Amino acid sequence: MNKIMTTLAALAIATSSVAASRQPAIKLINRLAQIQKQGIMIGHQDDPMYGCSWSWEEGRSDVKEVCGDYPAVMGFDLGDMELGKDKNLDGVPFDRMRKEIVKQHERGGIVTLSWHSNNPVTGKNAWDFEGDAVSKILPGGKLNKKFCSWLGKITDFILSLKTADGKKVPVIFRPWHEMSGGWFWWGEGRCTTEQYKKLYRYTHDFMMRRGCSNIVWAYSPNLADQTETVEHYEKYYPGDDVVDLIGIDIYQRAEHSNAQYQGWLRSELDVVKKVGENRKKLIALTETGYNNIPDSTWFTQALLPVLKEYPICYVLLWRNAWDNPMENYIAAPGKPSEQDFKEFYNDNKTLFVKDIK
Ligand code: BMA
Repeated sequence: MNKIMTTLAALAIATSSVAASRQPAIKLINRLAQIQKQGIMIGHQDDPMYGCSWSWEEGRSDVKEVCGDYPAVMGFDLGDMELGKDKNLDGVPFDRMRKEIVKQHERGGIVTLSWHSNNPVTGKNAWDFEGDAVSKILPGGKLNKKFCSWLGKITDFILSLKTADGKKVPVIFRPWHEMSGGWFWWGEGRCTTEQYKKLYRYTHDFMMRRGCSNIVWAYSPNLADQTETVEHYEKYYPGDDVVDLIGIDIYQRAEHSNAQYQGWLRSELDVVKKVGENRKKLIALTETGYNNIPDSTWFTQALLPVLKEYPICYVLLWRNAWDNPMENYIAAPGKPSEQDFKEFYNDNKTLFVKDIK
């Protein structure tokens, strides 16, 4: 048993006092710790909703059509739910999302949720950082009531995730992600670190008070400008009592070499691993990918060698948008990386649904 596993065993014991109120979440945390010993789960955002060349057809999945199995982890985004819309910012109907989340759970897979929330001050999207929004939605701020109604909608959805026999479906929830970049209204330079931590904790406390016993809470900053340090990584960390899993979001772009990308992965994952051991938290690569995968052997040559060096429980590759090839991040039938992804699938360290059932 390596050090991180020992600390995870301790984590299961440490959280046992709250087990009654968090039973579905604790079960998932323990399962993730077990799976982590076996290998790395491969995840894909919006996997059953659309792919590189199709959209909304039920039963389809680019990953399954390439390698014969569903990704072990599926990611979905709640953005626009707060406005009461019936589809998210990428056109995914929330009813369909609920259905696919339950299906993924029932086939033995795992689900993670992000939330590209609109800016509550300007009414524009998550990338609009004007308006000093965080200070206005916290208690005492003039938009606190509006924000509570937004949180209420997210809470209701998460509470509605149930199997046919009424059991709550556990999910890894990753609110207020990529805060160390300045592109979202909750990110670096858009609020103070103290306000950020309050926002995270307020979200946590609100949802837990309303009975979200099925949430595994995740903290996921983005790539640092310089070599990552523990101090920088933890700058916005809201506290051990409100976080179960820590991770990092890192992307490769056309202007970056594989070596550069691998250097970033190692710099970040070294720190994530260290913090995970110190704080007894699960660790993951919470988002990654290479736009439209210009290197046809990227999965086995760039990503896999680094993944194998770290005891992470999952990696989430971003979506295969049918309407934008620059937003394609995983293999699909007929794409140049198809063969390489099959090899990636066949590696005994990568886990798909059949491997974790
Ligand atoms: C971003 C991009 C956007 C998308 C958003 C939410 O990273 O993929 O196109 O709208 O995620 O899925």
